Amino acid sequence: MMFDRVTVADIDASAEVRVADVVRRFGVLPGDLDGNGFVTAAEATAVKKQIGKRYPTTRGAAVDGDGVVTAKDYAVVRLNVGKRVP
Ligand SMILES: [Ca+2]
Ligand SMILES: [Ca+2]
Repeated sequence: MMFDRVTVADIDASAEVRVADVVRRFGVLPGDLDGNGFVTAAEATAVKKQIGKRYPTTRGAAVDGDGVVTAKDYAVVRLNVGKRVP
C-alpha cells in the first residue's frame, strides 16, 4: 500500500503557559480524491480520465505531485482501490 503520512505536533508558544502536547496524525492515500480515507473504483476512473493532462481539473489526480497525470499515476491509484488509510 502506498500512502503518505504527516505527523504534526504543536510547540509551546510561551514558556509561561504550559499545555500538554497535542499530536495529530493523518494519512493521505494516493487516489483518495475526496479525502474520506479510502479509494474507490470511481476515484480510479476519475484519475484515468485525466491521463495526459497537465495540472488536471481533478484535484489529486497527479498522485506523484508532478502536476501531470500519467498511466503511472493511474496504476498507483488502481493498486489502492479498496484500501483505506490505516
Ligand atoms: Ca475516497
Ligand atoms: Ca504524475
